[in-house]
Order: sequence, then C-alpha cells, then structure tokens
Amino acid sequence: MDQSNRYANLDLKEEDLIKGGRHVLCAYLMKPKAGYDYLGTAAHFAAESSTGTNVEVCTTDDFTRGVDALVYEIDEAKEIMKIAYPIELFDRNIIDGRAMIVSFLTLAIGNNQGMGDVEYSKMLDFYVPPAYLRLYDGPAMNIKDMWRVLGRDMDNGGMVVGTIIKPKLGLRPQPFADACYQFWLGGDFIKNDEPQGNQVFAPMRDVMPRIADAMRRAQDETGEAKLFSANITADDPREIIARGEFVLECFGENADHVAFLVDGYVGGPTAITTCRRHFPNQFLHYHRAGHGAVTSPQTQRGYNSLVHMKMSRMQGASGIHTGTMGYGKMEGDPADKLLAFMLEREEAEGLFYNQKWYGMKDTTPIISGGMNALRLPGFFDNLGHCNVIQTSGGGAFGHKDGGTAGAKSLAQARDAWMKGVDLVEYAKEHPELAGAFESFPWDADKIYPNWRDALGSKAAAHK
Ligand code: CAP
Ligand code: MG
Repeated sequence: MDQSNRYANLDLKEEDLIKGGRHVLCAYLMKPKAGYDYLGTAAHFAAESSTGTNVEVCTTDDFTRGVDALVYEIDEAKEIMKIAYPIELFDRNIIDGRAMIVSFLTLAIGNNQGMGDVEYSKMLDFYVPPAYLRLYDGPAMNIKDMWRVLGRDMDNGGMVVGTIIKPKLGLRPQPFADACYQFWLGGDFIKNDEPQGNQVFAPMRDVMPRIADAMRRAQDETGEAKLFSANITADDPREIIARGEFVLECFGENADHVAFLVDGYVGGPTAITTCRRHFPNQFLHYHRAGHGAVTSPQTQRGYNSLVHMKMSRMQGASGIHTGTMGYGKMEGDPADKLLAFMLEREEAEGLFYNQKWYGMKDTTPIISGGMNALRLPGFFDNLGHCNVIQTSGGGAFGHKDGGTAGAKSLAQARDAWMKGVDLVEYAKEHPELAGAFESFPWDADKIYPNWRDALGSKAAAHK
C-alpha cells in the first residue's frame, strides 16, 4: 500500500523544520528491495517508525496524523532519505519527564531495520532540536575532572596517559595489581579491559582492594595522583550499582580517582544511564565493544559511528572510545576526527546536519587500539590537539623495558608533540621513548625512516 500521501511531504523545507524546533531529523542510507518504489518504501519506513503499519487502521484520528513521521527529502540516486520525527513521539520518564535514548532507538532504528520492502537502511546522521536535547542528562564529568585530580591545566591539560591491563583476561589478582603498579610508576590512568569484571580467577572482591593498594603505593612513590577506570558492566542494574559501590568503598580516600567503565553498546542505554544517574560524581567511561556490528562501513544497517557518538553524549558519557582514525589497529580514517569534534565542541558539522549542543557538557574522546608512542604525533597532527584520554595496552606492556618504560614513552611522545619537537630528536634525550623505537621497529621504520642512524640503533631493520 502506498502511504506516501500521508507519510511523505517533499515540500517541507529542512530549514523550516529546524527553525520550528519540534522535530528530530534523521538522514538514512536506504535502498528498497527490487520492485519497490523509492518514495513509497520511504513512506512505509516512516509509518513503521512512528504512527503507522503496513495498512490504514480504523482507530487513526486527526491527532494521530498530527504526529506522523514525515519523509521530507529523498535522493534515490544516492540512496538517501530524510525523515522528520515530531519530538512528541519519543517516550519520557514518568519519574522526571526526561527523555530516553532507548525510545529514539526503538523508533528511528527499530522495526525499520527488518522490513520486507527494504533492502537495507542505516542512519548516517541526526539533528536534535534544543527542546528535545535539554531532556537528556548529558555528561556530568569529563577530562577536566581528570585534569583536576591530576593537578593539570584545566583548559589544556593534555593527553591523559593510559593503559589497559593486558592480557585481556587470565591475570589473577596479585599479578593484575602488580601490572597496575608498574604502569602507574610512569602513567596516569589504567582501565579494566572491556571483559574484565568478576571472573572466577580474579574475583572483584579480591582484585579491587589490591588495585586500590597499588594506587596508594604508586601515588606515594611518584608523588602524583593516579586514576583507575573500573568495569562495572552487568545485565542487572542492581549488580552495576553493587559493583560501583564496592569499588568506591575499596578506593576510599581515592574515590574521586575512580572512573566507571560501562560496555555501553552491549550493555545498552539502561546500563549507561544506571551508572550516569547513580554515580554522577564518577567519570562515566563508555566502552563501545561490539559497535562494529552496526557501525562498520561494511554494514548497511543500523547506524554509523557519528550517530553512536551523538547518542553517547546525550546519554551522559564522560568519555567514549572514538577510534584511532586510521593511526591504530581498529577500522578508521583520518576523517573520523569529525567524531571527536561532535563530542567535544559546542557546535559541530555532522555528515548532514550542523548540531549545536546548547551548553551540554562535552564528552572526551578516548583513543585506544593498537596505539604506541610512535603513532601519537601523527594522530595529534590530524586531530589538531592532544586533549584526549589515550589507552595503549600493547603500546605500554609491549615496550621492551616493561610497563613503566612503556608509560613513560607515551608521556614523552605527548610532551614532544606539545613542545613541537620532532619525536626522533626528543628520543635522543629520553631513553624510554628511544626504547619505543626499538620495541616497535615496524612502526618506527614506516613512520620515521631515519631513526636508526639518528638514534644509533643496533636493531636489525624490520623485514
Ligand atoms: C585496546 C583495547 C580496546 C580497543 C577498543 C582492546 O588494546 O583494549 O578495547 O582498542 O577499540 O581490547 O583491543 P590495545 P576502540 O591497546 O592493546 O590495542 O577504542 O576502537 O573502541
Ligand atoms: Mg579492550
């Protein structure tokens, strides 16, 4: 049934919709199945994503029609359609009237992902009007709160030097805490890896007190504040809360040195919001493991990373893994810096929409995945700044001289970049950084071809 007479209005002007401030606008990649009309399929998509179904129903009245989602633009050749969703469609909390991202997902990226007349569809960008944006929590904390604990400049405190305790799984409590102590002798920030929690070989009630002790000893040893991001992800919000409360109890006087890591893609908005609202004084570390199932450029369904980032800031992520923009091991491209800009700026250009954030706190990009000291300068040149949280697992514990040297090499790479000094030059006076060249010769040869002569390295050229 062609519903375009009801669910499409190509005379609507995007600028008017934005000026009106009563619609969330969504841009989708969409291809109908063979034999289906483009506008008709887009209209059916809008129906299923708002007030309709595949047939007219007798219960529909004029009010219903007033909150229909409307297709307002299509470009069949580019397989692009745009839909305007009246903000009245989206669910609100009964406890406080606030908005919930789960409702945005269930409508705008819900049933429409499995329709019989749609070959594929993927959300590429969306625009949120101020009247709806202000109903979201947004971040309570961000990198500034880490700089405050670390005693750094609050406006340009620079990269927080971090790691992930590797191996990903399989360390028992004491070796885990020992690895933390080693890194903290040179670095700032340690996170649980995304699957680390309460495994039988490393019970949280055993390992957390040891980590807290390692933090105290490393702070005493270095005279510097240290940070830990504890994974509290769980299916049951009660478990999330119990884990968070236990961790804060363990860290005691260092409780404000603790962030909470939540695997937000697999855990979903409930896990994120449970943490955001129950622990508003802790940095909310959004790990996105699993996101590639929908965001990868290989998929033509779900949503892309830009949409994921915007949703995470609305939900209140203090920081989210933003990718390494082609400089690390995960999928990415230097153009992905727009993801960071959308997270950290008051206003940013998306792929289809300009978004103002109306004072909502910014979310800090967390840069992780195959990074090491040698890869950092190129990354910062591309992004244009180094005010990020960076976690290197292999890049720290893969250093030939161990985790402390690995941490120091990362800090030295940051310092070199902030001072505008060439990394090879800086390595001449900083042995741990020089050690990174020896530890990752394949990167060194590719990025700094002259490093061997310059540093007088004996390392054999990497084949
Ligand atoms: C990195 C990491 C991160 C991924 C996440 C890992 O370890 O801990 O989870 O980078 O990817 O498990 O691979 P390494 P993203 O530093 O040893 O690579 O940040 O893109 O979400
Ligand atoms: Mg990991």
